[in-house]
Amino acid sequence: MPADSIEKGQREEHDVINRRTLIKGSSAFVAGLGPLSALADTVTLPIGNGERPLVKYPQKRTMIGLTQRPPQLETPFSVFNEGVITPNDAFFVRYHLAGIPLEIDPDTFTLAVKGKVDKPLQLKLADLKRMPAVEIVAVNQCSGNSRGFFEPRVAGGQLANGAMGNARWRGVSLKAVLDLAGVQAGAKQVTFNGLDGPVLDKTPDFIKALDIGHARDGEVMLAYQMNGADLPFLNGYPLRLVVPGYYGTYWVKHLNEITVIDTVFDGFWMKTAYRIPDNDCACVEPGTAPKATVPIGRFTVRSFITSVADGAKVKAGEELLKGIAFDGGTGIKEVDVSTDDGKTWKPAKLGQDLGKYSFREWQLPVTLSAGPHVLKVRATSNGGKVQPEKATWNPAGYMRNVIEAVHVTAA
Ligand SMILES: Nc1nc2c(c(=O)[nH]1)N[C@H]1C(S)=C(S)[C@@H](COP(=O)(O)O)O[C@H]1N2
Ligand SMILES: [Mo]
Repeated sequence: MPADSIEKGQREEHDVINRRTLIKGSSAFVAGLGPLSALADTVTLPIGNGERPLVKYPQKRTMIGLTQRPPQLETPFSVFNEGVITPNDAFFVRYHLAGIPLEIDPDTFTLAVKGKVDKPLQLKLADLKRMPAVEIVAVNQCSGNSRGFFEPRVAGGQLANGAMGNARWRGVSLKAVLDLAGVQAGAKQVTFNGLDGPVLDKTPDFIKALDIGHARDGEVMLAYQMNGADLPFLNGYPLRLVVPGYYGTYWVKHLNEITVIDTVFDGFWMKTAYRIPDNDCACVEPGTAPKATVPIGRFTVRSFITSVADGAKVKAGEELLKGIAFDGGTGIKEVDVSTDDGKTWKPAKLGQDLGKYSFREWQLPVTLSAGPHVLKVRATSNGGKVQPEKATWNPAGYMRNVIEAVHVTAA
């Protein structure tokens, strides 16, 4: 299909969505189990067996398809050079269970708050929107972002670096909702469940848990908006948990059930899945199994060059390098750039500070002589953590944060 007719097809799909959205008054609509169109095109990610279909879903621009049932979409990396906020239509999508909701009526949607509380609640979206609103800019990143680069390779979604995004989330604080319900003495954890469910009975429902102190830290929130608009359907419409600094696995989508418990939750997605080696590096000798594990928690510190892609040809002379950095919530202290494969480093200029959970932009003009160059970027967090020179390894392919290299040729 010629490029311009692909464009036209996408515009028409947008129009259909907009019409349906308008008719419904709010933004409930059928997400469907398959893409609106599997475009003829594919893209090849810089990982082994990296060929992927380019797909188009409702409310999304052309994205990199990972699976179809449930839909899993990776953000094309060039999006991260467009700005520090990831647009809603380019935000990655990750689901575990094939039984995702197809239509949600915002007027009847209800969030239940129950368990060890004085006053169980049934909250409508309108109830939540009457409560004081809070906003935070925060990165959502899948634990397995960049898993496709693991050596030796590991099982699981073979992702490049596009399973992350940065958005301004708006909603209510989880603490405020829990206070309204009245948490009882002895509460240990809070569990979170969404409207999606397993299609085969044997697959455990996707339920996550946070310790009660974390749940009441005033930062964890129930978001109904992202970047000034309703959440896109595939990003958890109409309500999702936002756990700043923590991996996406905790950011439960289509959230409709909050339960306060006086035990430590032992469901599959906490007790068996999403666990990391219980040591400082969350790593083990490649190919070995950890002796003890703990639930995954905060992001490691990372940085990327976004202005040039690996393998790019650039003009010899001055080049303005740009990129992003982030960590699990201490904020970025320093970003250094090397144009000689890590032998020497120069500090980059940091961009606007949108808060300690946000992507932080950086830039640095460099001079590239004719010939090949290995560009590297390294972030240091306010917490004193710095990216490692050698990639760490764990069997699930989580938390990659090695200093990335971008190979370019100047001519
Ligand atoms: N209901 C529900 N919420 C979920 C998941 C899921 O499978 N079901 N996956 C989690 C995981 S592992 C990630 S990485 C994030 C991804 O958020 P996104 O799809 O909005 O990018 O959603 C989380 N919330
Ligand atoms: Mo994830």
